[in-house]
Amino acid sequence: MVGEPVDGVGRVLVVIPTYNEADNVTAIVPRVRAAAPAVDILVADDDSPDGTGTLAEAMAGTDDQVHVLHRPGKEGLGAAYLAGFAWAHERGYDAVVEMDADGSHAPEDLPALLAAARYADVVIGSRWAVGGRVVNWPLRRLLLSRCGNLYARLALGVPVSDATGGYRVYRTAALRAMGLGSVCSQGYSFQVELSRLAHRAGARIVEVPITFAERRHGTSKMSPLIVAEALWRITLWGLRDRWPRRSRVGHDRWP
Ligand SMILES: Nc1nc2c(ncn2[C@@H]2O[C@H](COP(=O)(O)OP(=O)(O)OP(=O)(O)O)[C@@H](O)[C@H]2O)c(=O)[nH]1
Ligand SMILES: [Mg+2]
Repeated sequence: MVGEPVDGVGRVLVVIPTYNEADNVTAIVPRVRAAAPAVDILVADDDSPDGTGTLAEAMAGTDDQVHVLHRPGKEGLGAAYLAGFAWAHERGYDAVVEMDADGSHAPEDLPALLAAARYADVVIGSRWAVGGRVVNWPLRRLLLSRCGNLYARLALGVPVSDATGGYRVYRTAALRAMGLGSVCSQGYSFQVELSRLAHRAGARIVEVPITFAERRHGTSKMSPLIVAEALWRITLWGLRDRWPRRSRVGHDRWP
């Protein structure tokens, strides 16, 4: 907790959730430190069997700006991020960044995202905004992402091009206003759920184009189950949003 405030944003914590990312964690942490020396890092590890947590701990031991949150077991991306957000809130950070460990989100893009956060509550690093790119994805993944985003936009009315993207900056004040107590997503529908809550809370959402690169090491945790979860949850939220009396958004206190 020794990072410097970022101009116009304040103290920033980058939360990196990890599960079996031993080949990636030792590369991503130094890249973040080099790209944005002012920010602190929290690796939120779900007791990875491959020793990711131990590797992260070794980095934390030699760098005061690197921290590790050891979680008892694999509970999904959503739970790891919520725990990381609570960690940031308890320590008075002004903003949190979501970033994958696998190198798909270039730490070198972080200064641009943080610059946009001066004038926004939520910044989404977007693959699908003008200027955004995806490198090395098979057609199947491209289609899944494009269709998923189209469906999310139509069902939920969230005015962003990349509601499923996971490279983001949230001001912690915005997270509090969003009522995260209702969040139930485990997999990547977490990103859609937070996009919806941000929009409904009236947050200023800005998209910054990014180049997203397919991971080169380790294995993806994406599965048919995660896709199915996103599909049925988006459908459910879409129905619920058309039935406002049942909506509980903003009333579920967090943290
Ligand atoms: N702590 C924790 N991290 C997770 C869990 N599942 C995934 N992650 C991490 O979340 C990030 C994104 O996961 P990926 O497997 O890359 O999923 P993805 O980016 O949607 O899929 P790909 O594009 O195929 O890589 C990575 O840093 C993972 O290690 C989990 O259950 N717990
Ligand atoms: Mg990935």
